[in-house]
Amino acid sequence: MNRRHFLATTSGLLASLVTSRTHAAPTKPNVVLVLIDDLGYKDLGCYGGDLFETPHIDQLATEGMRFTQAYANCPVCSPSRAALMTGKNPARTGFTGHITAIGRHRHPEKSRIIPPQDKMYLPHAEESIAELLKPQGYVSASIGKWHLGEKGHWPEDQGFDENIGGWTHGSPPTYYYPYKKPQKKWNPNIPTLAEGKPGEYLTDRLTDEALGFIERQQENPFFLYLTLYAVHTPLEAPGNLAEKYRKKFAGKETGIHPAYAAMVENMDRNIGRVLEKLKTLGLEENTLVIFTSDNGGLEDSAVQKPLREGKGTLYEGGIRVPLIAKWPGHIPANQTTDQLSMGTDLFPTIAAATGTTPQDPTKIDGYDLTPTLTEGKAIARKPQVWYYPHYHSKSMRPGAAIRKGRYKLIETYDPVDLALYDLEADLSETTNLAEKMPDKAKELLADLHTYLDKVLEVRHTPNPAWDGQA
Ligand SMILES: [Ca+2]
Repeated sequence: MNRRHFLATTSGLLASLVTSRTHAAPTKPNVVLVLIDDLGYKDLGCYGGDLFETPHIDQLATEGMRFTQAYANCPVCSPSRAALMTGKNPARTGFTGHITAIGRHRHPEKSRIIPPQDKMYLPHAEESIAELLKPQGYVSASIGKWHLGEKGHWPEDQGFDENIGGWTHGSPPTYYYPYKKPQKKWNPNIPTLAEGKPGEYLTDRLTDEALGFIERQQENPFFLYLTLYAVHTPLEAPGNLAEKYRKKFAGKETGIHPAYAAMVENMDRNIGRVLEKLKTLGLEENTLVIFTSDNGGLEDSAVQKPLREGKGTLYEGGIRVPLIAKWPGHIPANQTTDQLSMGTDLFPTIAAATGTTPQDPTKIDGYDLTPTLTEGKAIARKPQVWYYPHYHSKSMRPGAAIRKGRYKLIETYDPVDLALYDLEADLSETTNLAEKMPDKAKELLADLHTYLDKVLEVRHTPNPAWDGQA
């Protein structure tokens, strides 16, 4: 069954489900998409984490489906978010690096490649989830981090009716009211957040705004994109919550900053407030809630093991993320799936849930996850590709990666190298099988190049100044 046909089928299914309810008029489901920043794969209790308290998200997982093999679209913020918002792989939109961080296009003077001089914004022509839903009567709010371009490319330019706290940059100057610090180039003050109250903490404040939006829009179908800055740096804890973890971690080799632990717990409490609000207003049954992260956690802040490394790398620690979805009556409770997924899947999944068709489904890289969510069915998909030709972390050089079945291939461009991993046998990516299994490596490399050749308009180039050193 092709995707277009599938969308039509699920739309019909949805319509029959909706009209069979007690409401006289068909009701479009609300969509709450919670995107956490830099959350580690093992930070949450429901993912096996035992250092932090995350009871509300753990509860969410018992009320819906939890994915164990969900991937972010990119190991860093902006491209991952642009792809999530459009359903298109960063390679396809040419939005491959993070915005406004120092030296996005930076490379060592004599590096082997020059990263692509790619877009520094999400073009207006791209259809966002908010734009997808608008013709269906949805009211949309982006609350929190945006990070998809300078002014003129903010949420209000991508179909959102409200933008609270979203703008050019990707991390707050501080989580403490009044959210201002002496100007620093890499994290200036947020201009889209109205005055608050002394003592406020940013994650609490953004959640307050989300609760207000839900109350205001409870009679409309709404799309809430709650994109908390947490748990991105700076590591600043709310109130005295860090003290609890300082005591808890005393004498243990956790390697975790108590402030990070406190930020995770506070984030969880706030997700609990949103879920409680939906319940109180009687919206729980008619709301699809999706929870995920934009990329892996920082290797030295978050809990990643047994995944290798973290944010900024193409190893599992950089791209494998939590993903949980809840929709009572549609997604059975207490389910876990090993279905492979990508952040780009959320666009077509939300389209199917709302009975909406994307402007051009042939350009969508994501897959509608409805068969998995509603019936636990496996979805056959093309190999998943990541293109990240940027000099980011010390240990990971620019490159690309592909996941096909149990195997993953990482091709690095500087130095030129190939690494093949069997993720079923070697989740921690310790053993490079490229030489032992040359045919498999060749197959994945061909698949990777076929996809990139098809979609890439702007790619990395050789550096004429390369000195021949690896
Ligand atoms: Ca991030």
